[in-house]
Amino acid sequence: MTERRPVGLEVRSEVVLPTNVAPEDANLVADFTPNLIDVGEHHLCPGCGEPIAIRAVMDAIAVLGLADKSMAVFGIGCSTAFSNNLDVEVLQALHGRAPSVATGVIRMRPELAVFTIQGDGDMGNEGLQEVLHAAARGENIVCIMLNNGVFGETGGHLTVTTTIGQRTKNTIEGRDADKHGHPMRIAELIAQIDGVGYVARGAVNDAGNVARTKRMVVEAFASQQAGNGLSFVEILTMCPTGWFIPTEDAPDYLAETIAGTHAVGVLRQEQSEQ
Ligand SMILES: Cc1ncc(C[n+]2csc(CCOP(=O)(O)OP(=O)(O)O)c2C)c(N)n1
Ligand code: SF4
Ligand SMILES: [Mg+2]
Repeated sequence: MTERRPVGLEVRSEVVLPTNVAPEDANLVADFTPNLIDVGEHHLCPGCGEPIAIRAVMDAIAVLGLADKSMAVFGIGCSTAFSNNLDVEVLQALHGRAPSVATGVIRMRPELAVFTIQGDGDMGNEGLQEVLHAAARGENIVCIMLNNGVFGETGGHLTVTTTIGQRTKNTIEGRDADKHGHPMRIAELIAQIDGVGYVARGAVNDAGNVARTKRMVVEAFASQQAGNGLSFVEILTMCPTGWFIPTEDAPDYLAETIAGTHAVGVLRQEQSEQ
């Protein structure tokens, strides 16, 4: 991936914690948590990938110095419960409608770094047309989709991204294309729309993918700040509870099952004219 930033956007490298030296103090969670995340209680399950993905977003905002001009619009899913732990402005949208709410915000306040956070069920099942039309209109927002292949919050049901053979609450024997249809690849769908500035798919199942995903989110916000239209980052996240597997198995399950259909990588990157 090329390093490309809009002119005038300062990268604040000092907020990135060094990982090549041992920490001098005790390893408290708070010591390793970015300033934009409050480490107080939250309601997500142990082993859930969503807080890791959201941390990547907060890190990107901090690295680019966008905290004071950022505005989050959350959809409805497990990640919604984490929005109270973030030190950025947050709006709550109805199911599937976050890109439309974000459209209203960016049109009134075009200088802001407006972004949405939705699950695959919220974005792909409940409101797919919202993000597609926002992309086609070239709305200058960043859309993040946390893809765990299930409606996690409501018990682990099939979504549009559930992979063939994946067990869910209502596909106990595994998704069967003849009975349940084929999975949609949402990032690929959005990448072919004119008016889109940046599209990538990351994952949070291992340290390498987390680091790569952070770079993708930085690129997405940099593209938004350069005015390139809608940026989209899909992030594959673990949901051991909704996948009905032991927590420790979830990272490998993601690699072997979900990522086999939803491949990680950069799908579209428009060059800024600046
Ligand atoms: C109109 C409407 N549809 C569905 C629901 C139930 N509902 C709330 S959150 C949710 C699951 C969202 O799943 P996803 O977006 O994949 O997020 P996850 O929980 O997996 O992170 C559902 C089905 C609802 N409350 N109202
Ligand atoms: S049900 Fe899944 S997505 Fe929801 S908090 Fe638990 S592990 Fe995370
Ligand atoms: Mg989901």
